[in-house]
Amino acid sequence: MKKRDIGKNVYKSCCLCIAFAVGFVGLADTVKAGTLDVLYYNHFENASQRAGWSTQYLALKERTNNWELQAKYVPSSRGSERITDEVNLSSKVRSATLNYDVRFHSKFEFVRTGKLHGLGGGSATTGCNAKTSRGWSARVIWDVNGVASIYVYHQNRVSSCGDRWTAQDFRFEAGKTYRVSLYVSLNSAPNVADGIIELYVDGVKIASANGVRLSGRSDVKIDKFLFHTFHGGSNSSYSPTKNVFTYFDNFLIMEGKNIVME
Ligand SMILES: [Ca+2]
Repeated sequence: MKKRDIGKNVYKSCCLCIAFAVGFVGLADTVKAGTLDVLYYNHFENASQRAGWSTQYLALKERTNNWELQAKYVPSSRGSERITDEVNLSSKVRSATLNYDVRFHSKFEFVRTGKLHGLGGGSATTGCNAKTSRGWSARVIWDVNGVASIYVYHQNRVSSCGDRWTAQDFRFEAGKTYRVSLYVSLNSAPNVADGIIELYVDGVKIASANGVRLSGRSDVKIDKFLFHTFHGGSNSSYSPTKNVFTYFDNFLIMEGKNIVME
C-alpha cells in the first residue's frame, strides 16, 4: 500500500488560530480562512490536487465545471477489486472529523457489505487482521439496500473482522449525493474505553459508537486518512454484477469536531 505525500493539499493552521466553535460551517469559508486545523484537504480543482489520483480504478472527471474523483468497482471473486490508499495527516491528533461528498451512480449496486473511507492510527488495523495495541481504524460501510454503519477495529472488538454500529433510520440510495462526516475522538488513555465515533450524513447524526477503546497505546493517535472503497467481503456473494461507480469530492479532515458542509 503506497503512502501519498499530501504536500500542497495541506492547509495548516497558522499562529492566529482562532477558537472555532463546534458546528456547521461552509467548506469554502473554512479553507479560505486558513486559520483552522485542517489536516487534509482536496477538492480536485487544481492540477496539484489531481496529481497521483489517477489509477487503475480511479479517474478524475470534470462535470459541470467541477472536478471529482470517480471510483470504478470491478467485480472480483470476493466483492470488487480493492481501492485502498493511506494518506498521512499533517499532524497526529486526538480527535478529528473526516468530511467528504459521495455520489452513488444511478446504476450502483450495493449488493452486500462495502467500504467507504475513514480514519485510522498507527498500523491502522483492517482486513480481519489480529488485534494489536499499535493500530485501529474507523470507517463507514454500506450494506444490503444501502444500510449505513460505522465500522471499527478497536481494542475490545467482539468480531475479529471489526464491529459495526448501524444507523437505524437511514439508507444510502443510488443516484444521490451525500455529505458524509465521520467524527472520531480517541479514548483518553490506553486502558480506558471512552472513545467516541459519530457518523453524520448531510449534517444529521445517523449513528454513534460510545465507550470505544480505539487505541491501545498513548503514542498511537489519529494519523491516517484511510481511502478505502470496495465491495466485500470474502466471496462472490459480495460482488456486483458489472462495473459500478461512485464519485467523491471535497475531502476535508479537520482536528476536533467539525461537521463541515460542502
Ligand atoms: Ca471538486
